Amino acid sequence: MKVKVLGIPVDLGANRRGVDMGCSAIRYANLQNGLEKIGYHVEDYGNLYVPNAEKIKIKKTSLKYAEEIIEVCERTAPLISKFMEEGFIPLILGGDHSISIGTIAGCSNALGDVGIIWFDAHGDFNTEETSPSGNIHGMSLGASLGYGDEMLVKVGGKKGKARPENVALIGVRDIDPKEAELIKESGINVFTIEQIDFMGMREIMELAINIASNGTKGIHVSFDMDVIDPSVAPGVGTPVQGGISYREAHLAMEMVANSKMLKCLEFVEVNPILDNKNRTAELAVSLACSALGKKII
Ligand code: HAR
Ligand code: MN
Ligand code: MN
Ligand code: MN
Repeated sequence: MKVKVLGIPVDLGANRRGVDMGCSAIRYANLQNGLEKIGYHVEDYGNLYVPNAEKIKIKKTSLKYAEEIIEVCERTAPLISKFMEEGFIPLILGGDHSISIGTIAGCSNALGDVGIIWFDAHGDFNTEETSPSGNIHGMSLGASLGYGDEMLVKVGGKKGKARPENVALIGVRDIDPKEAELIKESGINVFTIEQIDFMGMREIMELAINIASNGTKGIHVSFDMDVIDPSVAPGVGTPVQGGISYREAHLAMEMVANSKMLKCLEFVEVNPILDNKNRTAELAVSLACSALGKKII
């Protein structure tokens, strides 16, 4: 039971500064101690170098900071693969959600066949053509499945990091019109917030775990903290009302732990500047512990 923590302080994919501090906030919330208490050997690699937004110019407003984000993601992918080959579960701390282009590439290269469970209020399936903002954090799931800019989709070497039938997108409630069309076209499995209300998180997670396990060597869990209701997780850059509850989030992570299929885990979009006394970072730590097998007794 070994975990390798990696911070990726990227805020270039979002239009608000602050998520670059998410990794520090999560560490400050006693991440390492929490994991050691449940029996893990924890190594912290530290943070990847990420250039400051103040130092660089946006070259293309439809794909903001693409060059820099691609460069960070290309450094991320082999590192994640290496951690996994050494027997660690990588635990990645964002940073905005654009970092997943690199982490998923690394996880996919290490496993060959990977399933993805992506928790988010948003679809993150835009391309340069469909994005209303040009922000790459709204494109990272689509890019990982082969949609969008050639350089983004090729991060880590291959295009299409998972089969769409092995991908579950959970908790969405804010999707742009053309993004919705792309999501449908892709064939990934979508569980909206409405379906969670109707069916319950337990049934949704049973389906999602089956989807992500079927014919794969393991599951990559990408957790955007904005999937949770802003009353519980206020420290996120793009809050959307009507999110999942504290317990629904934990139940989902507890079921991930019970599946024994978790190979790579990440928490993104924590913005300590907008948070209330580090609550959102503390919640990320508690969710990480649940996903990694913390039991009540
Ligand atoms: N859909 C919008 C866009 O692409 C906003 C989505 C980005 N917000 C996130 N990602 N936090 O999940 O610009
Ligand atoms: Mn996201
Ligand atoms: Mn989001
Ligand atoms: Mn939107």
